[in-house]
This record gives sequence, structure tokens and C-alpha cells, in this order.
Amino acid sequence: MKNRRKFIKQLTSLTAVVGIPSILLGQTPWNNTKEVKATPPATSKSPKRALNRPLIVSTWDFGLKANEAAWTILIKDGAVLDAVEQGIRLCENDPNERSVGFGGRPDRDGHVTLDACIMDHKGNIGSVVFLEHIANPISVARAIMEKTPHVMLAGEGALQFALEQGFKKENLLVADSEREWREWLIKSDYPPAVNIENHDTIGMIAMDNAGNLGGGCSTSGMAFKMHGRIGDSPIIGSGLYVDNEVGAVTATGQGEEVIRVVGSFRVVEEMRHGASPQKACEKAVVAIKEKFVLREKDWSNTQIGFIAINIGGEIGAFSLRPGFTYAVKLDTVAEIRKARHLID
Ligand code: SD4
Repeated sequence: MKNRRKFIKQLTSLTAVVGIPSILLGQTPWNNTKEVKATPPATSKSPKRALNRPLIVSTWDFGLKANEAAWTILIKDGAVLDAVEQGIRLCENDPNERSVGFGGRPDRDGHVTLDACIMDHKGNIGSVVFLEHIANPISVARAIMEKTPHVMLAGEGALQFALEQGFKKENLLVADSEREWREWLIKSDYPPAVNIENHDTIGMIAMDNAGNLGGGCSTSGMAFKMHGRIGDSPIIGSGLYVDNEVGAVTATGQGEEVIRVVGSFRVVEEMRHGASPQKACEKAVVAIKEKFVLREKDWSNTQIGFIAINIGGEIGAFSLRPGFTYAVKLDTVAEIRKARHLID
């Protein structure tokens, strides 16, 4: 092996002198002899990993109480994924949170269908889409990740799997959500916008004492959506992405537009190439605005927001329009912050 390397090196120098095309040496411009890592190392601009400084950031105001639940795990030196799962479950179980889990708004046919995904610091992923009758899709997503050879289950099959795993089947449609749906049915305006009244996907990203990152995202999606419609939230790379060498990101808002630019992965990639979490979120929102397809219809109501953290514990958040809030928990801080936005 050593000799072969030496030989190639000699030939490569020769190429430079006599101009032998590298392709003749079995080297193409995109396949040189240097080892290329799948995840490029952090750039020199990247921060050092923060240790023993747990941090949680979640979307919207209800992120505050979700963060508290997650924090109780992180301060006991718990694993980041346990914290994320417990924090998100809290919102899923709350019937007053009307775009997540139990109590979520139904689709236009009156079915509450849930989407969620989860990702850990090792790149393990689990996702569930179009799940009915189970209040905690985040835990179903985790079970898919840990107990199946797959990364995503949908609809009936996902329900069957959840029941086999001991999840309880229940009616998730609460009276208030049913009433709102019946009111919506009178006009049946379609498509409904994902706007300030109609948001609340919980996305949570966190870092534990060991400096490991993880995240989760859970939603009942756009209220009164077409039966079967899936947004960005359960799609790894769009609604959530975690790279333990770089940072973690989650998205909220009009899923169609987030998917179009593979939003969360895009934000992570911006950070990988040296952007701060704040700058990275801003770049993704600008990219969405530029590619915005719904603009041709009516986009005045549409909201999109990203939150991001990097391995140094820096935080970023940015949205398309005003009104996006996020919750931060670290040390003695537990607060809701307003994200900066692109257009009024
Ligand atoms: C979706 N992104 O289903 C979700 C909805 C959302 O705040 O985040 N609302 O498109």
C-alpha cells in the first residue's frame, strides 16, 4: 500500500512535469488519491465543542415548558435524545396545543394525522408520517429508529407498528378542534395558509453535557390540509437535521416551501462552511423567499422559521415574517425570544 502510494505520488509529479492526463493514472479530478471524509471536518472558523453547558432551543412559546421538561433530564447528565423526546411529548399530550399530538387540528376530512421525526448525534434517524390515533408520534419515530431496520413508516403500517409496541390507540380530535374544522367546512377555503394563527409545530434541538447534539420535530401539520398531505416536519433534512460535528436545526411554517430548499440540512451546511447559526438561518430564509412558489398565489400570510445551534453553543433564529418566537434554556436562562425576520 505504502509502495503504491509512493508510486502514485511519483507518477503524479511526473504528470505535472510531462502532462500525462491524470485519468490515465486511474485518477480523475473528482477521485484523487487523498482520503475524503464523508463529513468534512469543521472549518477553522468553527467553534470548539461546548462541554458541560447543556442547551435547549425550541420553536414557539410552548417551547418554554417543553424545554423545562427536557432540562430535568439534561441536568441529571441525561442523554440529549431522552431530553428531546420528553420535552416534545409534553406538548403532544397537551390538548390545548392545537397543532401537535393530542388535540391537533384535523385535515379537511376531519382526521387528525400526525408527523414526527427524531435524530441523534450518531446520525440515527426515525420518522413517522400520516399517523392516526397515537398521541406521541415523537416516541413512535424513536421506536422506528431503534427497533426497526427502517427510518420511516407511514399511515396504517405505522399505526400497526405503534400498537405492537404498546402505544395506546385513542381519539385525538378534541371538541375545540372539531368545532373549528366544522366552521372551516362552511367555506372550505383551500389551501389554508400556515400562518400565525395556524402554527405550533414543536421543533426542539439540544446539546447535552457531553456536547452531543440531538433534535426532534412533531406536528399535526397544516390545519385542514388534504387527507394524506405531509409537510416538512417529519422529513429528515427539511424539518430537522443534526450533524454532531457542526450543529442542529429545525424548521416550522409552510412545509412545502421548506422542503423545496431542504431547509434544515441547508442551514447545517451553511454552518459547516463557517456561517454562524444566525447567519445560516438567514441565508435559508432568503433562499426560500427567492424560490417561493406560493408567491404567485397569495403568500401574504405565509410564515417560515428556523432555529439553529452549533457545537459551540451559539444560537440562531430567523423567520420570513414577523411573529416567530422560540424558547431558549441554558444555565439560569429560560426565556422566549422573538426571531428577527426578512419581510414585514
Ligand atoms: C407543516 N411545518 O406541516 C409544518 C407546519 C408548521 O408551524 O410548522 N406549522 O408544514
